Amino acid sequence: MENNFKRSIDTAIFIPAALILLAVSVPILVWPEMAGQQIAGMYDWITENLGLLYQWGVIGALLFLSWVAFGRHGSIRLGSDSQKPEFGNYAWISMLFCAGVGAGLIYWATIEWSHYIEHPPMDAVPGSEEGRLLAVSYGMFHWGPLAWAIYALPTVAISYQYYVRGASSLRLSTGCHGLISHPGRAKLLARIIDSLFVISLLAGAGTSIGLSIPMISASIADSVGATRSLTMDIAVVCTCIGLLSIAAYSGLSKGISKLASFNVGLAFVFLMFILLTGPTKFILRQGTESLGFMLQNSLRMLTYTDAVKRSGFVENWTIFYWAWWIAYGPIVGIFVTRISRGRTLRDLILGMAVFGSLGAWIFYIILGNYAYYVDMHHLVPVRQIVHDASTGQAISAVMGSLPFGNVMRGVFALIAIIFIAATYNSKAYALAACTSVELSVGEDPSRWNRVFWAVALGLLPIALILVNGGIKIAMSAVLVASLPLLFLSGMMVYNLLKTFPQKLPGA
Ligand code: NM2
Repeated sequence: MENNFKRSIDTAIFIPAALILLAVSVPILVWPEMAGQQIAGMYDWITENLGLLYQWGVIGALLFLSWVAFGRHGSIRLGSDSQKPEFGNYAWISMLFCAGVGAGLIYWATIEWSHYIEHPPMDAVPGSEEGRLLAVSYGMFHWGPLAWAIYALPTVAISYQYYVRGASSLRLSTGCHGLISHPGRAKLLARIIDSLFVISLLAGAGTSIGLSIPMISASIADSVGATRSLTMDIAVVCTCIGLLSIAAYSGLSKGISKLASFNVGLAFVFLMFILLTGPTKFILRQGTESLGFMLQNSLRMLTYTDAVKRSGFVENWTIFYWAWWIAYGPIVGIFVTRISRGRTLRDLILGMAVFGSLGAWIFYIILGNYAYYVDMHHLVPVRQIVHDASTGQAISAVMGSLPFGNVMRGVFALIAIIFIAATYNSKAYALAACTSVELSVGEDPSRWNRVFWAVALGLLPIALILVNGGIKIAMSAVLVASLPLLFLSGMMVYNLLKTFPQKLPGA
């Protein structure tokens, strides 16, 4: 049964994973400065010397996935040919969206433009038409189909090996199933790959939560007229962890899918409120313009290396973003594999690229353009608050400018908390899946294993909050952790090419 520890837990992965969690959190708490310096040095080295590799990696993923999605392999079904999708479309899209994005989306959607507008990329003149459009559309590029392609790659690799080629466990190394055939070496390599997954998860999740907790606390504090405090930050983390532990305990269809569907529904109502009570026409106009501008310039943005000016934009933003998506890739891959039985590879790729991007763009269009509007009309000095105080406070001020401002700040904080709980849910699930001995199709990791990870994941955010500059450490760690995964993605593509059937049944 559930609590049969020996049968359900793979201690050879469970213990190293728990140790990695401690090994990452403790030094950050004890030697924050040294940890910060070391990791910042690595960040600079990697972006300077290997930045191009990330850019070409994304281009490669795009080409490969287009070939799969639009070619004959796209119709390969995950499971038997007659298998019906396990989850309905709304629940499936909500879960994949919540697995892939979290509170980081509402954070950056509201504020990313403000970081670009005074120093636009591509040498555009600040205040010019080009500068404005670059500022409001670059974020949409960072969350668009190219970014989702980074998620789709490990998802296709893992789900194909799991459902079609009969891999018996659901882990990151499942994506390399069959590639490493020597039993002894295969085991060791698989263990290394699965540990990489834990590290990337911690760095990615640490960044998301480290960014969003101050934003949530500032919104709560402002809405009740209090000052933000450390206790409040920790209380927010504990609320998120409590919520997600309940969902993790209740399982996939009862807890996780309901939380995700509720989250998407609530966020949508909130966005509609802003659109309808805010400057509707402006939001729609600038939203349309930025969408068109971004689509038209995607190739330019994708290949922008800033070869002459070397302003740092590409390294600080685009490459950082790609690394962040790569770091999240395994978690999303494992989780989306689990919820996608009965879907085809084409469904997976297009579902992520289309619905993932559309969802993220709606946030950017409504939140970003609303914030831009209130700044431009001197209703809220958004950019100034970002400079003089903090981004979290600027976001809270934007929400406070809505009708029923203080209530909306509270609602906004609630949405962000549910967003965090919903994303962390898929992480706890993926960690539990990874540390289970075997997981046959349709089976879930044991209940206490899921709850253990839900609670354990709270440790790192608390460490990051307690340490000054913790978020910088997490952001740099994302990049460092993503590097081996970049190479691993190459291995997964190679494995897919090797194991895709030469002839498809019925072809
Ligand atoms: N990504 C999508 O908090 C979040 O939104 C997590 C961030 C990787 C940029 C996902």
